[in-house]
Amino acid sequence: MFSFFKISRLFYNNIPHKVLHTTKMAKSKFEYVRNFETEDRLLPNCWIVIRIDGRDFHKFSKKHNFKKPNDNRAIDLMNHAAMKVMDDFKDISIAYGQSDEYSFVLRKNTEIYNRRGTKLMTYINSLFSSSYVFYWGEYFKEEKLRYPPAFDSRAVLYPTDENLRDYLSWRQADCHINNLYNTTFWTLINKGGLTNREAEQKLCGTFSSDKNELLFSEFGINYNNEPEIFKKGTILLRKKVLNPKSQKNKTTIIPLHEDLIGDKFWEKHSEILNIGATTFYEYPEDFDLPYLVLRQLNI
Ligand code: DGT
Ligand code: MG
Ligand code: MG
Repeated sequence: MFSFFKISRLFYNNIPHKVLHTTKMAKSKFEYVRNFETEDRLLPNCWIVIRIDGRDFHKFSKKHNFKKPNDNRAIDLMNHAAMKVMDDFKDISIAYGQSDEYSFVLRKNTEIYNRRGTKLMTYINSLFSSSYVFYWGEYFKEEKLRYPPAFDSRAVLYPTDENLRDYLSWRQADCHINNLYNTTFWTLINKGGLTNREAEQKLCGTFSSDKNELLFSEFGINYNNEPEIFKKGTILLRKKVLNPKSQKNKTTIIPLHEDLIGDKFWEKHSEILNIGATTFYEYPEDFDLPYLVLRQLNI
């Protein structure tokens, strides 16, 4: 004897699901609203840059007692969240971060999500944002997250390699300009005893050379000796790295803090623009591997 359920399942299983589905959909008078959705495929053969930026991080950094002008915990957390994004999206060939922003560059020929702009922006942004919250405690320890941070995101297309290089150079130059300003501003306050207003007035209309000179002559600080991570921001690249423990090579996302404006960087890492195979990156023998790398190597 067949039970009612068995008979109905038999009946259901014998009708192709597509027929059931389309019959149901065709009956809906609401179906037409689908036509309001717009096509958002990004132009082919262009570099896709997705840039995210923290919402009102002026307030967020204050509320969470970020050190001024640079907080290593905040920088490391941004880099970790970005590494998570780059690890999930294999078509990201280079990422660049500074302050509360990160740019992710997807290969010109990527066909991920059919190059749909909204899919890319929302997936990358939400994965970055959730990772930022997920890894918060690893870096900020007892400094508790007081409210959920948010990031905006945009997609920009660059048709030529030169445009892409100029884009990344623009962001790195921005990092340098802001860092020189902030370093001088906070030195005037913390070591020079000036008020915020006085420091602002002193720096008004000054050039880079003036700030370098002021730091050196008044406070004995050589700006060139400031940490590279503050001056250059962070570049993430996918490379093969030797695991010192297992002596095996592993594809790893590595953070670099070097100049990307000059040709040298692009010659050294030619696989970024030429879309070549992952190349080997050799750390100097006495170099302490960054935490982000050790983590990926399970050391
Ligand atoms: P937005 O992006 O229009 O929503 O507004 P904000 O306030 O996020 O402005 P934005 O993105 O131009 O500037 C980033 C802010 O984040 C800026 O006020 C400085 C702060 N910030 C980022 N990194 C650090 C850090 O390491 N230490 C401190 N003290 N502040 C930081
Ligand atoms: Mg912001
Ligand atoms: Mg910003």
